[in-house]
This record gives sequence, C-alpha cells and structure tokens, in this order.
Amino acid sequence: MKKDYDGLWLKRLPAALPPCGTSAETASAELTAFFAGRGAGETFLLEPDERLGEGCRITKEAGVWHIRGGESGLLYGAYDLIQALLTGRDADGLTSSPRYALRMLNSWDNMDGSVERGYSGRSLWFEGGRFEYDPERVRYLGRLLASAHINVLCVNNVNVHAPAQRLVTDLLPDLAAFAALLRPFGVRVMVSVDFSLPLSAGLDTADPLSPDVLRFWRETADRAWRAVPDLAGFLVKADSEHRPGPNAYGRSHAEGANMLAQAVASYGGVIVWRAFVYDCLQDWRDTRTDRPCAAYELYQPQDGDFAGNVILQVKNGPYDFQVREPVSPLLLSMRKTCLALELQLAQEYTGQQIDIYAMPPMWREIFEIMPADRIRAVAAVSNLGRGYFWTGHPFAALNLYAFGRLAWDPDTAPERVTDDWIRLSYELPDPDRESLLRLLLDSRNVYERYTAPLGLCWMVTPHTHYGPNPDGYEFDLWGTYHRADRTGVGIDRTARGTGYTEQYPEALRALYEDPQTCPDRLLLFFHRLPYDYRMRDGRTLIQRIYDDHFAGCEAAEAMAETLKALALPEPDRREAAERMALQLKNAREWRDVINTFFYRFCGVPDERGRTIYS
Ligand code: GCV
Repeated sequence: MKKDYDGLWLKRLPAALPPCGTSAETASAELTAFFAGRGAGETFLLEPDERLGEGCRITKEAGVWHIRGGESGLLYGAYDLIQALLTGRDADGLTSSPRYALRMLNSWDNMDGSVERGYSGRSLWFEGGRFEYDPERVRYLGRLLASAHINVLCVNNVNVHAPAQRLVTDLLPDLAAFAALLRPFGVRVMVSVDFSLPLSAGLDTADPLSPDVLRFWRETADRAWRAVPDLAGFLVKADSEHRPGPNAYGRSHAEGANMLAQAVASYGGVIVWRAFVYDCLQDWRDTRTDRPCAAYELYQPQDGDFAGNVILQVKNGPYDFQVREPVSPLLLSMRKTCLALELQLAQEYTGQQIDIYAMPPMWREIFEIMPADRIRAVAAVSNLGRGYFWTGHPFAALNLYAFGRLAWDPDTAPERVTDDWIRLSYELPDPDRESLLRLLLDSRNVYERYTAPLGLCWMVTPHTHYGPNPDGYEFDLWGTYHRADRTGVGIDRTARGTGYTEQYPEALRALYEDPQTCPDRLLLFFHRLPYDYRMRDGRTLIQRIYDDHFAGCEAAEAMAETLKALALPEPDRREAAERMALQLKNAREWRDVINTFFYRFCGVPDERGRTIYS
C-alpha cells in the first residue's frame, strides 16, 4: 500500500540523500548512483568545508560536480544541486548562504493529536497525550524540511495545554528521541512553553522578577538542554488571547522575556516571544481602541529593552493573517530588537487548504518592504498533518516548499520557486506546467476578489473562519470590525481617525494616509469611505465591490476549467477536483452574501445588471 507520505515534492528526489553525519564519500556515491539510475551520468563529490557553515558552493570541475559546505551546508548544497538538475537549471558556480539564520516551522500541534487550525489531518507526531509516530515518517519529515532548508521545528502549539507542559519535564526523554530523528537533517527542535509553568510546578508565583521563578526556569532549562543539547529554544505566547504572561505581575514583556532569556543563555538558546498581543475583550461600541494599533503601542516603547537572545516574533500584518493586510509597522520600527517575521502556511483565513491559495506572491510583497538587517528569523505556522496528502490540498505543499526557499533567499522570484515546485512535484507537458504556474500565481488574487477585496477584513464565519458572514465578528469582542452601515464602510485609520498610519515610516505613512494614493487593495483597511466614493479608475466604491466579487467568482470558474484540462497524476487530480468543487461553492457564496450585504445597506443596483439578491 502507498504510504501517506509518499508524495509531495520529495517523490523525485533520492530517498537516501545524505543526512548530516553521513560520510562525504558515501553521500557522493549515493548521489552518483541516483543519477546513474535515471540515465544521467553525473558524478558528485561532497567536500566538507566548515567555514561555509550552512552555506554551500557548487562547481563543475572536469565533469565532476563538487559541493562544498559545512555539515548542513553539504546537505543543502546536495539538495540545491539535485533540484537544479531536475528542474533544468544550471548550478555551476552557485554559491548560497541563508539570509535568515533561523528558518522555523511552528506547529500548532496539541498532544491529544489535534492541530489548532490544522486542515491536513491529525498531528504527525502526537496522539493520546504523548509522542506517537512512525520513525520512518519523521525521517521523511526531516528530509522534507532539509530539502527546503528549514532548520527549526517547534513541536507544539503556542497555546500550551496541560499535557504539553510536560514536554520540558517528564517527557524530555521522548522529546530527545524525536529530536534525534530530525538532527541528521539539520533540523533542531523548539518547544512552546507556558509562562505560568512555575505555578503548575508548585511555586506560588510566576513573577519574572522573583528569584525563585528565575531559579525554576534555570533548572528547567538545565534539564531540557541536558536532554536535547541542541534545543533551539523556547517559544512563548504570553498575555495573548487569555494565555498567562508577565502583565499579571505588573511586569513588562521585556522583563518577562529577559528572565527566560537569562535562564537559557548559557546553552545558546533563544526565547522567541510572540508579539501577537491585543485586547481580546474589546467592546464593539468602543471606536477609539483599534486592534491593529495594539502591538506597536505595547512593544515600540520597549525597543532596546530586550536581551540579545530574545527574538520578537511578529505576524506579517497587524491583525491576524487576513487575506490582505499592510506589513506590520513593528517589523519596520524595532531597530534595537531582534525580530522574526511570522507567516501562516495553515490557510486559516485563506481557504483552509480547500481553496487554492499560493502564497509566494504575497510574501514577496512583505519581503520587499522589510528591512533585511533587523530580521534574524522567519517562522511559519505549519500546514502539515497526517492526512493522505500531508498538506490537505496537494497544491498547498507549494507553500511549505516556498516558505523554506524564501526564508533562505527572500529575493527568489515567486515565479521561480513556484515553477521549481511544479517541476519537482509533477512531470507535466510544458503547456500544462505553464497553465498550472499561472493558475497558482494568480490564485491569491482570485481568492481575495471573491472574499475580501479592497482590504476588507473579518467578514468570515466566526470560529471556523471558512465562508462568509459579514457581521459574524462585527458585534464581538475581538476588535475585528468593518463598521459597514448605510453611509459607508471601513475604519478611518489616518491621523484624523485612530492614528494607525502614524506608526509607519514617513514614506508609507504618507502613501496610506491619503485615499488618493493608498493602494486600492488596502483602501478600506485604512479609510472609511462612502459607497459613492470615486475610485481612481472612475468606478464608485460600491460598483468596485460588486465588480470584484463577480470577477473573483468568474476567475474561480475559469480556474476550475484550467484544472480539469491538466494532465495531473492520480490521486492528485481527483483530490484537486473535489476541492475545486468546494472552492466554487465557496466563491459563489462569498459573492452573493457580500454583494447582498452591501446592496441592502446602500440600495444601489449593479451597473451591469447582474444578479444581486435582496
Ligand atoms: C494558536 C488566531 C487563531 C488562533 C491562534 C492565534 C495565535 O487567533 O485563530 O487559533 O492560536 O491566532 O496566533 O496565537
């Protein structure tokens, strides 16, 4: 029987690709044999050069491919070369080194086997409150991550539920065994910890300034690093969505994070501290509090206060992985703090691995704006699970692959990384490959238009976050409002409004401040406008809302036709077709619900006479 993990882009890569620790001679022989088996007489020589670290250098000398690098550099170099050869690209003279030292996959796996916001099945390594896995499956995972150059895996959810607290106590031997399986692939593990852990251990406080608390964390770190000497660090969600944190003791986030940082410093560990902090008990009547402002207001004044081994992990936008948000101003402003960018591969708000949503074009926009010098790490919420396709939709694997590639080299063009993934995953005739490439690259635009064009956020079904419900979060306590009424829609986030635009550096502030210069795609994120507002293209706002929803839905229908014509192998073809039928249903529902929602407010019919239900 076919294994559940016999797929993804690894299927065309050699199964015995050298893990770290394999001798260079063996690895060279394995690579040579792999290509000989494919009828290509390529010869390889791996030459360890510790000075190159994770980086690598590839040359072809007298017909022989030389790969030079440190331990994981050799591994990455081997993968780069194979991928170049399989995708028909020249690799001679290629030198490569990572832009970001930590390229982290954050799993939101719970120890009962469920995955928060997981759309690909249950956890690959937890079940029944403990580690439970097939070691071969974990090694496959290691290869998968190494091939994308991802070097850290956080094994548990940032919402640390009771059994997961044991990962740094009595379950340490199990964590160590799991880490040992991934180590040969250059992947280190990380653990999410609960800030109130000292309380569960019997202390009467978790106050970061208490000497007892520091001692507790030192002992915890000591045990953890003794069990897993290359543990990458601890990930912490504190004072966020009801999780405990330093605020309960009147302490700042810097004080909380620095105490933990002190406890792990001697082991070379880092504290990854999430900046996803806002008032999740807001009263919708309160129009002065504006959730996107929250993180900057809290953290910017603490810039410079964080220890050198604290990394502040910031979601790409100021809200929460909506279809389109501006880049978080924190990423542009914390000059004296180590930062990590957090992305979400799990398609919580972007189609849940049913609707096609390829992320590289979106990340490109973020990387283009982000200052390279201050960002030390990139993290992504995993989209993996134990379902037949590890990523739900077979095409969602692109997002995992591309995340690793762009975390290594954010200058890689979305077209290039998407094309590479297609070539590695499918042997398609050229026209089909090009159709799939275009389909994927446009998929975010399509999804955005039928769901949430113009920067509209939060019109989703509460809790599940799939499908439309324009008022689902409007009278709720999460700070998630669009404030549509009969006069207009959107929130004024300019200096005259909530002042959010003022958190940006001057050039962006000025761009966003004026609806005439603000990009259309963010218009209703930054501005409150009447329905008859004249857009730059001459259309009214309401007409543009209707047009985008109609156009998005039509584009989804065209996508379905393109998909039907592709010579995809089974079972990918069947799985993609089944999901496409659901995507079309979703697109039509979004179009009709949102258009009707606005039509009922403003009473303006569609200029082109298309059906809008009343
Ligand atoms: C892990 C959103 C999600 C939550 C998630 C949270 C976070 O609110 O809906 O499921 O919790 O973000 O990033 O911490």
